[in-house]
Amino acid sequence: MFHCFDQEANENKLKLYSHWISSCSFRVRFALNLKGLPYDYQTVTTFSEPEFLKLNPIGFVPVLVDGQTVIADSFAIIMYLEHKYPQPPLLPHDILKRAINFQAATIVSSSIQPFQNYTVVKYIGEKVGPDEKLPWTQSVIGKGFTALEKLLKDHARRYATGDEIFLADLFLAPQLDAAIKRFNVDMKEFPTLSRLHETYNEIPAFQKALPENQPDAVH
Ligand SMILES: N[C@@H](CCC(=O)N[C@@H](CS)C(=O)NCC(=O)O)C(=O)O
Repeated sequence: MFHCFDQEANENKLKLYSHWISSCSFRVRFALNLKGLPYDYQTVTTFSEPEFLKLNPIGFVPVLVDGQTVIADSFAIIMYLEHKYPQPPLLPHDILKRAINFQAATIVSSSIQPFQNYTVVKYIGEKVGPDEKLPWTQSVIGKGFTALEKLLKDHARRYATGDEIFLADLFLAPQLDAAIKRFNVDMKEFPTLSRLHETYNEIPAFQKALPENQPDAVH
């Protein structure tokens, strides 16, 4: 079932199929806000509903609809937005910095989030035991954060790879928010990441994208 949360919904406006607590949706909300792009928020409550599967056959959020164009997967959506709306840029010119951005984003999107996704954790709870869900999640996040801390400690300044917000930040910020607020990950081994988390919390585009500030948030 979908719910549209914009009174001024119109055909030309971008539509984002999202779920408040989804970190993958959060990345895209952050990108849309940074680029100053208004969008209609479409809440997805039933991921296996046939109408939603027509948009994204794998049944995951986020999905972006731009007129007749439908794009699923946060990475693809963010790159689409970057090409269509290049300002402010989400990738640096410097090719090393660009590679570090892709590496950090991919650690989050391929080596952390898939292992802590709802379906996986539910399966662990059912097949291994409910008490194993949180330690599992903390351990996959900890492994990824260990790699990210090492990767970014020499590149980070105000943001993950310098003084501007780039792709790495878009992926890192929601992952940090979930790790700290939802999964109670011990951050003492990750001083660079902890500092970045503090910085992200000061950014209006990030605050607006936070799970608790979405129309479908459950408090
Ligand atoms: N690589 C995809 C992953 C999408 C994904 O796993 N989305 C999660 C929320 S963050 C989801 O829809 N989970 C629903 C489920 O597991 O049934 C992306 O970055 O968009």
